[in-house]
Amino acid sequence: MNPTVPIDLPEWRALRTHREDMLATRLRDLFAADPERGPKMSFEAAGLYFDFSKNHADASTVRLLHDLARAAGLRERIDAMFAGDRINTTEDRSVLHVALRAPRDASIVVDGVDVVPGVHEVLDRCADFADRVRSGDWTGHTGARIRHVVNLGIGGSDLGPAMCVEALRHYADRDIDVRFVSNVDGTHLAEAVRDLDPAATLFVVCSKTFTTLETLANARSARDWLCAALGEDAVAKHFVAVSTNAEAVSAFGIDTANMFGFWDWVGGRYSVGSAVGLSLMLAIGPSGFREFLAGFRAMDEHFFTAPFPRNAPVVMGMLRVWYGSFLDCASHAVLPYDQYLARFPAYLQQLDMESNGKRVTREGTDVQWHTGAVVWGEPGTNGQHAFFQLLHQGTRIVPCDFLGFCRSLNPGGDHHDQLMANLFAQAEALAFGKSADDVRAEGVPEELVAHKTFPGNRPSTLILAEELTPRTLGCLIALYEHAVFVAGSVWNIHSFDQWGVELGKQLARRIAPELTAEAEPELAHDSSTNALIHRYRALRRGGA
Ligand code: G6Q
Repeated sequence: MNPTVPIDLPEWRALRTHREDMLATRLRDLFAADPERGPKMSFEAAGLYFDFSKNHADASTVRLLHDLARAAGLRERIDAMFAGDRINTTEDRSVLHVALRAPRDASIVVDGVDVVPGVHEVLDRCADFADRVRSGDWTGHTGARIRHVVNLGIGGSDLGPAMCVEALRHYADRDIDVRFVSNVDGTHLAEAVRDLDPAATLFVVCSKTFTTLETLANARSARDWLCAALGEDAVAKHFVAVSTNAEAVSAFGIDTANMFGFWDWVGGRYSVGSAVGLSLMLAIGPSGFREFLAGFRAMDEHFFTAPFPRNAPVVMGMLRVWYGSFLDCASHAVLPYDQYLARFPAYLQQLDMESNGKRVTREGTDVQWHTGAVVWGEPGTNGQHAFFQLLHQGTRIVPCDFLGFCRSLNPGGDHHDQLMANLFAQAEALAFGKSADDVRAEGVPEELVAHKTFPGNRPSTLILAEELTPRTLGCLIALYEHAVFVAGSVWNIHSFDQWGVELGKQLARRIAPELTAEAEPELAHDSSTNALIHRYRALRRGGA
């Protein structure tokens, strides 16, 4: 038995056997067998309420999943991450996003250095800068107050702050409009700045490496746009950087006094609590940002200390393993019933799919089990009028996470009660469906009965919070970060690297000059790619 290969573990095999029982068990029967199932499988963690009862799991499933977690060394993995061990071995790095929200008096030592003071030093500098911009003390080159912030970044340097600015708009200073430009498609920048006054615009160039093609292309074009209006000298007051690469920041023309650093032990998709969240801090202010970090911290503490059966990220992560590897669910929907969380599924898509979309073990052997699922979703109730059809009556089972809040930030009329009624109703309908007999009892003609029958037995987790606050959002992000880590640990894959994004980048670097070369280039790609390049070259300037 090799303990690093989960399918070799007796605990994995026990779940394979148990799977057969569960395939024959319906949620309806589980609820009928235990009238207290709902409350029994629900608990509070870090201020969030979790109802796991509508999952395809009974007491044995839960026990067996926790046995597997223990046998796979999850406790040791958690301890190693929090201790700053170099668990990202393919990049030889610690994985310390938890240090980003550690309190000032904490101590986390990496290579003999306590990283916590440095974290707070950068946060304090960010706070000071955000206060200056928000109060009007920091002005643009002409003395005009900053009214627009444009974050230039991509991937982890975009999705986190972009999602959070949208999510926490209620708490934002409405006199500062924060926008995000990520795509190398020139349309993104052009449309973002079209109606902006350069004298009132601040660009935050957010790039850990400061070498990312898209971000640098956008930063150069943004600088051209600014300088065309205000001259070269304006750059100093209109560009700041978030990066670990002081040399490249300086070479770009940004004063490193206006650079906010972070560390190689923060992965891009785990970085929104660092200076990468500067644009969020500019929007909601330093005190809101501290609250946001307090939410992360509350979930970190819960994750580190709670026993596995009452540990929300552990339960969520193990359910990912259960659905993905044992019940063959290829995708997972995240359905926030809150318009402010419209970008949350897109954010989680990167967090989860870039982390757990892996096909080899930590030792580099091919995995013999399914790893990360496709993560997707849209806010409710919109999704109900679009893709929920497949969730209810399709042939594929898609486990869902429903997220809801007891109080609306925009109370008025009966909108919120309607919204929440829909959330509860969808989870109920997915779980219990509507039988053919019930359909017939409604007098539906026989030829329509099959069409109007809902099989039910479709799993979901429901997460309920009181209100969407910076703290709640931090808590939710940390919850998913840790759930991803739990699943990745049990799958024995590397959740903190992302080599899969490299090949396309390399090929694009090779193809770019082939598209623009004066003379027809010698192409050595496959026949499809060669033909596409020829066609593009012929037509790119409106040629025949
Ligand atoms: C995230 C990834 C990736 C990264 C972007 C931007 O975990 O590493 O999405 O964040 O490629 O990288 P830079 O911040 O270096 O520009």
